[in-house]
Amino acid sequence: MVAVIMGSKSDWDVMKHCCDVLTQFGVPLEKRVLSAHRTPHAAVDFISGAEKRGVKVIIAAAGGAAHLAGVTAAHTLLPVLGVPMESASLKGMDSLLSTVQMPGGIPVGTLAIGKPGATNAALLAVAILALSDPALHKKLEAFRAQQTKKILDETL
Ligand code: RP5
Repeated sequence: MVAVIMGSKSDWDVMKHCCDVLTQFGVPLEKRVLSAHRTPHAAVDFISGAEKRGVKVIIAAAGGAAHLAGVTAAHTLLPVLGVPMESASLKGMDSLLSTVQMPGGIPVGTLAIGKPGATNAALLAVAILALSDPALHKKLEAFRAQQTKKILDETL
């Protein structure tokens, strides 16, 4: 199971792509709006209980002073993937740097800003889960093959 959390409902338009990919692969997920700043205690409660609920990977998306992925990583041993949201004022550079510049010892696997990052966070979570799930590994192989075929079949 994958947990997808985001700092605000305003992140959902982008993060729904992440959830769509997980669903496409048949990966069970839980999704919540939880903020490192606005709901710090609820966020920590949710994160701390994740492993016991059967969560294997947590995907955390936030924008601006984007501390959610880092705070998540600080409260769990599960792999944490961070997705920087594109912000209005700084186009997501603030989110990217806040998410990626973790101090040594507490890792966050940071993806690209916005929709590509949301999609790739899901695919990376699938790849992690596929290490111990042969059926999921086959689905990932089929996805890659289909993607390659689509590109090679393009006509201009
Ligand atoms: C962050 O602040 C959220 O992740 C969001 O990307 C950003 C703006 O949130 P709203 O003001 O739209 O709720 O916590």
